[in-house]
Amino acid sequence: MKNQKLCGILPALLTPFCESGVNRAALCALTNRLADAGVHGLYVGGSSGEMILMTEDERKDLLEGVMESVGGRLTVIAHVGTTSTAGSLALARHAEKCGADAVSSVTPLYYKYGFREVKHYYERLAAETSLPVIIYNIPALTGTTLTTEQLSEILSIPNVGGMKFTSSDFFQLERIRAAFPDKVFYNGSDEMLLSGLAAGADGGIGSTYNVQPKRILAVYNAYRANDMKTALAQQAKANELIAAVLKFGVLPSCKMLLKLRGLDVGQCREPFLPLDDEAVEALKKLEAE
Ligand code: MN9
Repeated sequence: MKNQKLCGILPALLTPFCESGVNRAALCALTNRLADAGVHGLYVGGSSGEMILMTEDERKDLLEGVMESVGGRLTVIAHVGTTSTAGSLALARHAEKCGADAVSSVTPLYYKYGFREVKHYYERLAAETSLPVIIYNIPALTGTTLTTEQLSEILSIPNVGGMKFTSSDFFQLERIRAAFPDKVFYNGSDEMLLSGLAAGADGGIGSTYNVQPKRILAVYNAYRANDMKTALAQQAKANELIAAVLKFGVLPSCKMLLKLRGLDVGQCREPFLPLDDEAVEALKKLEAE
């Protein structure tokens, strides 16, 4: 049986920073704002959360802050991938202790690992926790492109509950979806949410959901209600914002958009740089949703 609690629209939560680390007050404000907008859950500490720019202690602090402010209102998926298996396992144990609903991880980072190593990594993660493990497949960033057969092999590991699929190979998504009707699949490219849903995704996880949750929910709800005209129109509206943030840098732009809409979550960490004036002026012209 599919885990319904994991389905739906989950912002890939941006991490609010202050001088000393995670800005707990801004984190609470952001999670409240998203909960009020009606999202189903949060994906914490992933690429959009700048996980690669945080220490493991900060990542634990972030998840603890999220659990505290969410207080059971939303599903929480904790991204626990690090550059080492030991580090990922430690974060997975921590996530389970904190009460997260699932853990997730990108494929092992940096070195060009072989499939044997990638599969073993997920076996270790699945054995370490009783929570469902969600594979995060994002070949454009990890450089690891897995075939349909390889992804199916990983999805066959007991305890692997599904996959976040950030790729435009919707043929692959449809084939895997059909082969694993009881697992949960998420579309990962916000600009193609509707295409992912059409290929069988149970929901989506994305960075721009932080700044346009209602618009994204409108795409999802219209699709589920079989109202394709509205779904297409809402996706087209969402894509106006997504095209602008892709032009200036997704994460710095999303943080700036939150600031322009009254919620200061700080800057992205370096090597990201603050946006220049031209970018800020262009973002100001976007319609607030
Ligand atoms: O998978 C996100 N991808 C990255 C999730 O963070 C690399 C997406 O939400 C994109 O940021 C978004 C814009 O291309 O679709």
